[in-house]
Amino acid sequence: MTMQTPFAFSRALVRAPSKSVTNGLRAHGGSGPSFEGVAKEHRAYVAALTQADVTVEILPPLEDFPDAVFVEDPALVFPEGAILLRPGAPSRLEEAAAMAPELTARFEETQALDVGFVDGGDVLNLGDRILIGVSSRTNEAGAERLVRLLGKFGRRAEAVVTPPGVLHFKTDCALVDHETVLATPRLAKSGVFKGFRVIETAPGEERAANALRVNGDLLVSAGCPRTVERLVEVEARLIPLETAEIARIDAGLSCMSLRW
Ligand code: CIR
Repeated sequence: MTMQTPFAFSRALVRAPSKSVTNGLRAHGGSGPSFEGVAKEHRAYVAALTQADVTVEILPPLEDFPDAVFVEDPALVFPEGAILLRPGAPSRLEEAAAMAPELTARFEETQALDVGFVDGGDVLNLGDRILIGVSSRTNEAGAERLVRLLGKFGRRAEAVVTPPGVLHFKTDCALVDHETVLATPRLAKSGVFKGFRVIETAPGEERAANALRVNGDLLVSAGCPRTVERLVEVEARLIPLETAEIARIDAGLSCMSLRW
């Protein structure tokens, strides 16, 4: 079983947002983001990763794929290798083909999901095990096959349930240190984080749950002060980042990078 720190990263891959990001998928309608707004949030995100000692490579935008800026969904990466996934939204499935050469260029070993559907946003690495949230994007067949593929990397994984109405498992949670998970109350109460301390997001600040621990920094959605107060015991530097524009298309901080 590989036991390296699940939030120690030296490299990351991101993709610049396309102009078409204004048409990104959104479950509840509403107006889309502005291109400039997403681009600004993306630039600040890249700067934060760089500040956290990560070397960031920026892939070119893909106009045909409005959601391609969310590179976390078509792949999973680990220091020992990468797994190409099959995103569950029809408009996003082909994002995996665009990601394939980027992975083979950077990883010695790459595997590919060949059954079912899995979005990377549904996969949470806790270090000792990996949780795969079955959701509207990730089905049981895909989760089951992914458990087997992860086993080839010596990683233990299990399928769990994403709360109804929640886009991705990690929409509602993040690992914030070796023993602590930040989660919305609706996910925390499902009991999937056995053995971990769970800090719940404050009421009305559920979007804070999609935080991102990177080395010594914890990237958190700006404007969530009561949740930030609950994170004081986490030994990390808290970095607030604007997410209002990407939130218009149901995205948060983990979605915009692949990290290893
Ligand atoms: C989608 O619905 O697929 C995009 N608009 C948002 C994806 C966010 N990705 C993530 O949470 N991992």
